[in-house]
Amino acid sequence: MSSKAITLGRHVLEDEKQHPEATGEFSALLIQIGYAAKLLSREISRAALIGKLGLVGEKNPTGDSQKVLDVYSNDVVVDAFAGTGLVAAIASEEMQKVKVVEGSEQARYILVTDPLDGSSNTDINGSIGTIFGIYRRKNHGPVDPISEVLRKGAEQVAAGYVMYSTSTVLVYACGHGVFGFTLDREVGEFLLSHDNIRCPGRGHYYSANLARSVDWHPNVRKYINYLNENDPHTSRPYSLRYTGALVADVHRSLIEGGLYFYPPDTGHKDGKLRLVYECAPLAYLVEAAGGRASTGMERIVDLQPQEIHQRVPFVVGSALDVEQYEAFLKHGRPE
Ligand code: AFP
Repeated sequence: MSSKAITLGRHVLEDEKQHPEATGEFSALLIQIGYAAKLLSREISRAALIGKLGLVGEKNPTGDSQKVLDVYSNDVVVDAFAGTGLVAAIASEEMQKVKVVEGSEQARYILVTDPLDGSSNTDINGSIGTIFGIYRRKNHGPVDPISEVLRKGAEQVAAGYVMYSTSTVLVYACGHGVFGFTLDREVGEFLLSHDNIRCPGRGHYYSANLARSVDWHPNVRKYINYLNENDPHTSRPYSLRYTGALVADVHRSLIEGGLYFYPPDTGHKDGKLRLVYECAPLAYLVEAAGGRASTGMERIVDLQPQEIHQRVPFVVGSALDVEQYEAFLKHGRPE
């Protein structure tokens, strides 16, 4: 490895120089997310050896069974910010209420997070992830957990994810580009591996849980039939890839093109995915890379959340593919 490799820390600090008004807190916040990701990467990779697999026996606030790693990951992210004065509050999939960080009334940022996305994959050595979004506070002083956290995704100042797979990759967007860093375990640093990521305009993969398609809107089923047809001019049939971890499927769509979608079904009348800490951060990031994200009808980052654990239908990925999904949903045909 060259000594010229760019670490996550160096990258955010160089970026900070472009903003003379910066206090350094935002850079410190991103570096702290990188630190939490390193801890999680280490513990996830040896979870089977240290008794961290399996269920806790509880349900999380949105009714999913909690895994040992879910609870551990939430603790790691919360602890990474305790006492730092960097974030005033944290909203997480694993916590019923917004956590106001003690002694951080003057902090300038709010963190939203799904600390462990795709937890059904933990016990089978599958890909999993961490999702995060960052908002700048409008005021200082005591936090109002509703007005300061329930914000439109478009107001985020940065968002990203960490994917724990064959390697650990941290991808973030902060207003002027999307950058990916791969963890070099021996050096203990995230190193820039994907500079200025752009999402291809169209792909030839789709990710969705087809087992639920009987319940989907008939126009979404028409879209699936369309994707499965043979037409080399439009790269059809698309190939199906579904990991059960949103982060992993979005990462593929971001790098290679294509789309992920989770429409409403009988068990999930509003869709399964959570707006505040799953869809909004990923939508912000994919749009920053030139992709597109919506409910099928409305742009995700324009939605005003009504509550922390709100669910929404979600489609995300290459701009032309997502547009085509939206056209099918509306008219039952490609455009
Ligand atoms: P968890 O984070 O609770 O494990 O949920 C995973 C997830 O929200 C998302 O990462 C997957 O794409 C989706 O659910 C999988 O849902 P199905 O099992 O219904 O396909």
